[in-house]
Amino acid sequence: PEQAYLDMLQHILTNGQKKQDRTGTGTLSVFGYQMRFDLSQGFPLFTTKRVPFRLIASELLWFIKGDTNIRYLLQHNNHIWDEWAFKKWVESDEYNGPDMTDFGRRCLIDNEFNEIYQKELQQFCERILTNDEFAEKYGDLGNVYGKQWRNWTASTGEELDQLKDAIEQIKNNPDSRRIIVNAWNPEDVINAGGKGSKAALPPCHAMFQFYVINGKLSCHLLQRSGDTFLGIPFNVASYSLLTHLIAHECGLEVGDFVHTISDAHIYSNHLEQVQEQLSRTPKALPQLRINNNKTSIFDIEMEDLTIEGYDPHPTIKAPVAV
Ligand code: THF
Repeated sequence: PEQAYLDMLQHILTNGQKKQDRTGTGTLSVFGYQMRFDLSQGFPLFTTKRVPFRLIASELLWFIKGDTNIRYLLQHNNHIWDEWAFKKWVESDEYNGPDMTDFGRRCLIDNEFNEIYQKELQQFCERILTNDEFAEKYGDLGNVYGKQWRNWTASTGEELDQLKDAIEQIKNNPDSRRIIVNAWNPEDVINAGGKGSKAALPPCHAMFQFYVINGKLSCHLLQRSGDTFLGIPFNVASYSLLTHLIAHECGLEVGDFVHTISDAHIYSNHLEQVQEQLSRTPKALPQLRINNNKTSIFDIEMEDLTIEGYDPHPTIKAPVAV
């Protein structure tokens, strides 16, 4: 199953077009790509580089809780969303530290700046963890995944719990072709990331749908944009974990995770890392274990999840584009 991912990387290297992007990094990009992972063949936590399961699981539990504040992530030593909250802070009127304009790009090319930036970012995280008022104001990413999955605000003011509804549908109406959770809220996406916007970033994994056949639960994710080296291994493991958790609650086996990516790209500063990864031979995939004493996905905590038999090739570091 991991081969499907490696094939995609190779496909982008061979067929990708040079394309500029929002972050100014530059990418190789293709439009429209689909992968399929049979979850009964092992848990798709890739082995050709180490993929940090604890970060993926704590991020997913954060979405499932409906939380949008990075404080929960920091409490779990998870720093994958720091930059997006930090951006809001340094662009606010209250910030009066060193100039952080364009920090994502500058920290990669200017060592001196990078030191100042790392210090500033660390202080920011410290403050989110220890200062409730500050955390409430600057730790929140706005109307991102957790909000849209669990408390989508309808035009009537009513709050919709799409995730809970989807699980109810899987249990009571499994043949339905409408078991969908949609994170793409056009109203919140307008000017996302800009000043006074409702969301720090428009959702990349925009919509997902479930399908039940022969007692097996499958999931299809539609992703508008995919950072194939850094983000996609996270997204594949995350939605596979979600599918397992829901199957566990509903008494179903796991079927396929199908992943469709619209703009599938490799950032120009990830090319060497991709070559390194492609030179490696995949190993056997690990197994996921979920605590059998819990059923509802809304009760699952980090200690209820374990990965067994994971023996990956070493980590490959790469800078994240903000
Ligand atoms: N922006 C970009 N440019 N790429 C993304 O993958 C991405 N995300 C989320 C939001 N914006 C994005 C954030 N998810 C890492 C992984 C996932 C992220 C962000 C960062 C990352 O750096 N992973 C490292 C390990 C990090 C660590 O150990 O702290 C890795 O090697 O995998 C996609 O949803």
